[in-house]
Amino acid sequence: MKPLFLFVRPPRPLWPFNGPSTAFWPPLAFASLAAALREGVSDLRVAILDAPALSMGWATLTQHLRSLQPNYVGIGEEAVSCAEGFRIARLAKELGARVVAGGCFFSQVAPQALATGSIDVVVHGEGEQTIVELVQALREADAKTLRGVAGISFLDGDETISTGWREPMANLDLLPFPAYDLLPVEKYGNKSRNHPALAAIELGRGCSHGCQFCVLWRQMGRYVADRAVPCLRVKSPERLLEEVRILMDRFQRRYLGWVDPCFNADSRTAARLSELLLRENRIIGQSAWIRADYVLRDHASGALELCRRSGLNEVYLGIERVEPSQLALLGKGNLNGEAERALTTLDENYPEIVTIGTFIYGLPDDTPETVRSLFRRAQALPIDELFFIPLTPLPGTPYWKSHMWDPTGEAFRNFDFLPRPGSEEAMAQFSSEIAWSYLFCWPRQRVHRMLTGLFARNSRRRSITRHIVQRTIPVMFPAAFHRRRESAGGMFYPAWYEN
Ligand code: B12
Ligand code: SF4
Repeated sequence: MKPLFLFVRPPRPLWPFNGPSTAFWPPLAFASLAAALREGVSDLRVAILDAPALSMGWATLTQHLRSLQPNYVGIGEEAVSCAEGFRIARLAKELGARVVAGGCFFSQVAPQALATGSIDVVVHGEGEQTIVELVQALREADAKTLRGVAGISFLDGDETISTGWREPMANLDLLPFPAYDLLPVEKYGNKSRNHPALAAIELGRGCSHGCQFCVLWRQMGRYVADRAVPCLRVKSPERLLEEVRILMDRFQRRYLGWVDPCFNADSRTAARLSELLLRENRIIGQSAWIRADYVLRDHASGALELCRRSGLNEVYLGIERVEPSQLALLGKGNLNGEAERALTTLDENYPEIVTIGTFIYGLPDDTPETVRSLFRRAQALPIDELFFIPLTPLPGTPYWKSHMWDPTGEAFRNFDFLPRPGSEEAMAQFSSEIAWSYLFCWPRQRVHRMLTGLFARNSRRRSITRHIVQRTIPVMFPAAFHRRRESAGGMFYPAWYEN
């Protein structure tokens, strides 16, 4: 029988703000890598096991793995769930598989991850070309051949060998269509009201900016003498139209979650795609992460209006801070009130687009007063929902320090973007300030926002507001009172986790 390459997303705790039906999006990385392997390596079977989408716990997953006996297992975790990544890696190794890890976490901690002994090769950055060459090289089982594969790290005896970062693909249209057929497609967003029949899709990769705290532009960046440089690439509108057609017609997808770090970085592609969609009368709900300054640009050019007409109805803006000095510290740009102007523009001209803003607290010179002030000033912005995220020292960013490494992965439970009552003193204090403010600070604009959301005529907006309120209160209570949470940080274990 042909050897089997199995991508596995193991069971994990859930982020409390997501309902069970939208906590898990189709793992697009695996679908894309699997498609590349199918196209590039002929005598190989490729499969994806997305345990959370199937509500499959560890006991069943272990049985599956034993019966499938994969030759290669691919994993790619966020920091917060790397403990699960190591657990599945150990299991795979026990069964004799070679374990390949990739994604924005493992890429940045390759020597440490390899030293755990449960991972054979780490792939840095974009994975499609690398995985094809890697599997061919692994078949030869010779370190010399592995040294010829760009974009990986592995152990040769006790020595960590790194072949550096591969040049990102210039033409994303060359990527095969993601292997959606290997996923339990009908499970994604199947009970969701706000993101029904959800698909994950990329307009492009990378970002035009290089914010300090962000790992996304680094993961899809170009490396010049080991320094990352932002590298934005987009697919052609025609290629994207074809992807949407396949998702809608072949896989009956009814909502598109754009996974791009910055969907509106390119000024033309999304608008041109929207024109093509509108020409075919394909109007489909869409969500995207966007930048404030580009909102202003795209409003002026008419591009945003086209996106709205083709179905864009939910946008996430990383506003981060309100004071220019803090924005400058984060390397975010938008120093001239762009965020406020973008939100006003969205509020006045695109009322059906739900706006969700994220803010960062816990910067090196923050104090309890600056954090409280951030909360209050953020409430004055014309925005539908707000999330306050503690500055998280993601590996790859300057905030990460090597002493933070924990080979069990448990220390990374705190990398959950939630208030951190059990963390070091200053951050616990800031988290408590945010939580107190959330529970007890009700300026006029906030009361107005809450009432407008809860009683909105637009049922989607109403439902989003209600869900977020219901899910936020249980997170804020322990943080307000400095109560340490269970071992999964603020995430919670689903009932099926160990089953
Ligand atoms: C969709 C998404 C979600 C969804 C769905 C999550 C899910 N588990 O299903 C939602 C909104 C629910 C969510 C929640 C969370 N997310 Co999230 N999410 C994303 C997002 C936007 C897209 C991921 C994606 O599909 N990318 C597209 C693929 C093609 O790119 P890629 O993953 O980089 O993969 C390529 C390479 O990295 C590499 N590669 C990746 N994996 C592997 C594996 C192997 C074997 C190989 C060889 C290569 C490889 O090859 C791929 C193709 O080139 C990313 C940001 C981003 N744009 O990537 C954040 C991101 C992954 N999330 C992040 C975080 C922190 C979270 C949360 C903890 C908090 C939050 N809400 O933001 C929760 C955790 C949820 C959970 N329990 O798992 C962080 C992780 C940072 C880190 N280093 O740990 C990211 C990077 C965003 C960020 N702000 O930095 N998330
Ligand atoms: S604009 Fe967004 S995606 Fe781009 S580097 Fe900054 S935080 Fe990251």
